Amino acid sequence: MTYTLAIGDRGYSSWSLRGWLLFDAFGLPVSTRLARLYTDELPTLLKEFFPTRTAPALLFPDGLAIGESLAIAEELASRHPEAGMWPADPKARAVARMLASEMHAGYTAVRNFCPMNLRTSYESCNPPADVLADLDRVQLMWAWARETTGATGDWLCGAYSIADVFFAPLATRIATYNLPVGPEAAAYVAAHLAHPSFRRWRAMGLVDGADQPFYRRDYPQRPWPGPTPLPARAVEGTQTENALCPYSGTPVTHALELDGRRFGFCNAFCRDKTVADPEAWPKFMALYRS
Ligand SMILES: N[C@@H](CCC(=O)N[C@@H](CS)C(=O)NCC(=O)O)C(=O)O
Repeated sequence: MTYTLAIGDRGYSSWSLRGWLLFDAFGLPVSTRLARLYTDELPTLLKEFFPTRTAPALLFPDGLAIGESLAIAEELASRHPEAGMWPADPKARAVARMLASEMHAGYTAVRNFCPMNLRTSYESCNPPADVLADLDRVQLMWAWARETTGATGDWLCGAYSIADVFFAPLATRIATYNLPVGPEAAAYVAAHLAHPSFRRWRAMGLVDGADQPFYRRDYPQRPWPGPTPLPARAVEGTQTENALCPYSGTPVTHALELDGRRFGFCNAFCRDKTVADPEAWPKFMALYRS
């Protein structure tokens, strides 16, 4: 028995993205239960996660449930010290804790004006002054974190940590709405878009349900600024190179085509998430490269 995480639509639920990254990016096993936002599905699902009211919500193997992404992060870091979710160095850890807390409590202007939407990217959104002030603040904090911790790589406090998990949705907002940031922040955003766990989440978010009208905006669109997926497409039939699904090992029922080759999966969702971004899925890529 393992952890169970209640999540909202992957394309839109920024707090769910944080909750899920806490598992996938640190190698912790979890099974997910998905409920559509703005429907009865979420409150119905959360009855099984009493007393939580929002996604993400985490059910521990002993039956205890908790909500609040920061509490979930702290509890997982305590239970799994080997996963290195916070920086080991006390100074870097203190910085990372402040960053995650500030993100959890703040940046409301950019959160409200630019709701997370992983299904599109816009040329511009004419951000108002309070959004620009949030962007100034976050860039100051990202630069301060790097300077204070001596981080020289992709992430804010050394290795990828809970601080980066908490800023992942904000990084996607900068990408989706083409928000104006300097080169250091743009590089940090690019690192998030290329992170393997984020690519998996977005691939699932592109195919896990219909578009949510609440998130639609009329701004001119542009291509997604993250890595370009390999050109796979869904096809009919079960004539595939593999007889068994690379994920479950059970017989193939759904197929995709890539580079004139056909590969099979045991259900539509696993086929479609692979079509959305083949390189996000190591087991598929092992099959593709074999
Ligand atoms: N402070 C909470 C925020 C969670 C949150 O607002 N989740 C949204 C989905 S992104 C939600 O469940 N909305 C449904 C609702 O508020 O009824 C956390 O850190 O987890």
